[in-house]
Amino acid sequence: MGKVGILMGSKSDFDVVKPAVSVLKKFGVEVEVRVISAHRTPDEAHEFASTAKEKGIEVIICAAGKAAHLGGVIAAFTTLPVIGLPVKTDMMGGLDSLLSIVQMPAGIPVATVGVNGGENAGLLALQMLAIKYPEIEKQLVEYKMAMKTKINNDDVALQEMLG
Ligand code: RP5
Repeated sequence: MGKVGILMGSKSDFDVVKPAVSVLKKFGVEVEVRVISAHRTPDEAHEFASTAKEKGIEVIICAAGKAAHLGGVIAAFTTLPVIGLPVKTDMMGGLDSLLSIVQMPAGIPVATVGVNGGENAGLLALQMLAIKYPEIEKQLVEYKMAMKTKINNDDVALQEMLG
């Protein structure tokens, strides 16, 4: 039920990627997770992007930090939706990664989540897949309902605490 490709520019990005992998697996979606770099392994980046669709991949998440052009390069070679996941950096706190991913020139969009927003990247991929898979749509409705219940319960507890 759905397949998502998850790329990261370096193995050091994996901690940020993990929540995306977890939420996708929790919803029963198949994931292919790879370390592929736009600048260190450009041939592999090209190969992955240009064959992803025929391998059944429907959405691609690209995590990268610093001059983070992985998402843009992958998006250049495919019509699949690409979600960019900016990784926090020591030098600029991830603003460098965020801007290099989100500021794509016209023609090659990369849907971008917040810095270290692994879970949101996974959820956004799920929302794209939900257009096609009713079972994912159903699980997303339940997920939102659980979130709403938790906030409502927190509010009740807070009101009680404040008297
Ligand atoms: C980027 O450079 C990677 O996405 C990573 O976030 C950053 C640092 O990579 P390493 O030097 O840790 O391999 O390509």
